[in-house]
Amino acid sequence: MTFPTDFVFGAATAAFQIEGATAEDGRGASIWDRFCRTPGKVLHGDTANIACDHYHRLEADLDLVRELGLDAYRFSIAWPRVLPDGRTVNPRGLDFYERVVDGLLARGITPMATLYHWDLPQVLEDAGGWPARDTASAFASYADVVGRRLADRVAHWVTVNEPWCSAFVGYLEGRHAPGIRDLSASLAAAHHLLLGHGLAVPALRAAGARSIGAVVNLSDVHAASDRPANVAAAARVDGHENRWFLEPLRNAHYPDDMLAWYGQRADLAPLRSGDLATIAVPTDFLGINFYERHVVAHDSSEPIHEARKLPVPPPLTAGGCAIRPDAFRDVLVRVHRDYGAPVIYVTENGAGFADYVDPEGGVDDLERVEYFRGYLGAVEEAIAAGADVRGYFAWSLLDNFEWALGYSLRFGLVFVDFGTQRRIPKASARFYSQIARSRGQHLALTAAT
Ligand code: IFM
Repeated sequence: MTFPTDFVFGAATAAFQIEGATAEDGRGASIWDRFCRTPGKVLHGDTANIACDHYHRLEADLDLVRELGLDAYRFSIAWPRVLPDGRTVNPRGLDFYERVVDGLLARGITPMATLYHWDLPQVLEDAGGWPARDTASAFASYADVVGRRLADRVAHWVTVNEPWCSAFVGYLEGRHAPGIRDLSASLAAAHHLLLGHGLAVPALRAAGARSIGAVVNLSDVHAASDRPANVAAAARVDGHENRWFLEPLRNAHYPDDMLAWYGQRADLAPLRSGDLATIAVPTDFLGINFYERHVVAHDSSEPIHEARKLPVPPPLTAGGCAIRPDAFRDVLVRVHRDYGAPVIYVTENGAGFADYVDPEGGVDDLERVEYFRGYLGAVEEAIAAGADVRGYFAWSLLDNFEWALGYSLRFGLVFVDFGTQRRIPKASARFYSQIARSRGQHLALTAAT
């Protein structure tokens, strides 16, 4: 088993999950700062005020990426650091990200920068948030500001990360910031996130960006049985989680079945069809984040989609996700087959476990080693089946703030002791590092023995 010589092995993080320093150097508040302060929203009342203290430990953390021998590092830029009041540029915010980019380049690591990984400035939420059309143009202005400063050095740009989560977990389920539960608002939010992407792409191009894409989180969805009601329920979950984003981005339309379904339950007026050409602007790659496989049954008591996700059998991650590399391969092949054979980067994939430091001082996360072995094998199979996958970013470089789950679930290649901020590379870091250095040869050798 080998990967192409130019295949990119990287690791990913996001600003709010690692940086801390939430009130330093002119940073404004984001919706997640507010959400963390709202009682009952985040497990144990955890906040990201310190998180991995990455803002102060930048150089040492970039050294870790180099020591792992990775080709690339995906990070996100905090909008409220750059435009704290939504309009005025904060030079110290831009300076920080310039240090990130220059620090990567000095170490021979390719930067992939994400503009939006969920930390909307609170002032923009107060003005209507993503359900408001103006937020899409505010996002394009932000892309222009960041692009003019960094486009000459950032190899790959991601506009929005997982718009499904921002729109539907944030504005429909209310489990994420800003904690709203409203179908119409969530559909407007999804549309404006996509529109923001469509407007940001030309702004970045005008600033000189060469490689730009959106990142979607996709799931592998199956019906619980051949019963037509179950098949239809699974199609709705697939429509909601996958096609609602893939179709507009790749084919300039929303799926008809879902438009009809939502049209009976929500106000679709903000979804102006004239925006679809903007949303489907040509891009250079599609970023895919993969974590979940669902088996779905019809259940008329379930709100909105009348669909219930059945409990999945083991093996599972500690976050309850099925460990099914074949599902990952199938999603990559599906996107290749059904959505115009895009260049694909796997911009996130990984597993949350409750890791601990053993008495010898190491972190022996063998479940995660097996996870990466299986999922990298799936990427290799997808490439063999024709999918144009150019790179893979493990989620995540560091254990970090896992949103509403606080610090209860660890995804890092590198263990973080949140009391001391000590970093301990886990067994999975050594494994992944060997894969990156050997272009997958190590994967084959160890799999065969
Ligand atoms: O931690 C998150 C990340 O911010 C977005 N994708 C999924 C990860 C794991 O839940």
